[in-house]
Amino acid sequence: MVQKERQGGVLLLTLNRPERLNALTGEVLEELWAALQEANQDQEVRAVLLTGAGRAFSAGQDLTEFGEEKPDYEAHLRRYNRVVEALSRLEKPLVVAVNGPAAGAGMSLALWGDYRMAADGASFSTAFVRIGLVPDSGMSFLLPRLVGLAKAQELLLLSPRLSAEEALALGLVHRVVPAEKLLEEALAVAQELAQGPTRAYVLTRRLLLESHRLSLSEALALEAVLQGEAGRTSDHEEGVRAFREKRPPRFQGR
Ligand code: LHQ
Repeated sequence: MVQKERQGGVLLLTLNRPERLNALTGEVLEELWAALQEANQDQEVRAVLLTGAGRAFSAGQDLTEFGEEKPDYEAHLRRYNRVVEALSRLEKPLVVAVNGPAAGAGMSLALWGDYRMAADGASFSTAFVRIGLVPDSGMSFLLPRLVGLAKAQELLLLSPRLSAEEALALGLVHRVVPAEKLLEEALAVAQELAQGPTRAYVLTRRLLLESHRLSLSEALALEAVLQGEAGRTSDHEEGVRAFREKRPPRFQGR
């Protein structure tokens, strides 16, 4: 259900339930979480690329998973939250390639990419209110940070279906490419990141995510601590050496 494939230093993860528009079930979330742990543990993996199989990225929670029984969403969300925590603390940069509709928690997952690319035919809908629910999987945290409070209110209350171009204009994605080029282009970005200073990327994500809850003094203090850490990496040493020698750096992800 989550297909894993290595392409050089990139771990390509594909949500793979195309017959259900890659709708998310407890099982899919388990597999995704496990794949993210693997990515963290494997030193050879220097970037992760997440996409969907078939015509959709992900339709969010599989609305047929619970049948007629009254679901305990609070309990179910623990599975989502574990994945979201894993994405937010992933020790490798994450590229997301949105190949088709991304709705509800499917859209939330997409937004956790450090770099987000969409196919020209992709679409984004928050979807939650349409079925009487509130945003989850980190959507309430990320969306206002990405698009501002006013736009987040609109997207969450009215749940319009945004085209890829509209998502680009709002900053939900960084680039839109023709559908047939999506994987190739997203892989190229992931490969570029896979050759980069991995710790610096991950610490940069942390600074950006933390920035909103910190005062200026706290942000400065955290920058100093994390710069201290980045400054102790051999990638930093190599970066400076390469600069002095006027050659491209050969980062090792350490
Ligand atoms: C689906 C789904 C789906 C099952 C389409 N499930 N079958 C987390 C945990 C705890 C609490 C609950 O909430 C959450 C977070 C969430 O994610 S809540 C939001 C759940 N997702 C949605 O409400 C999205 C519902 N789907 C849609 O809005 C559309 O289907 C999208 C925009 C994804 C795609 O639209 P179309 O391309 O026009 O396709 P379609 O609507 O015709 O769907 C195709 C088939 O897929 C259809 O089945 P059928 O048997 O008629 O061919 C849909 O019923 C099925 N499908 N989403 N989430």
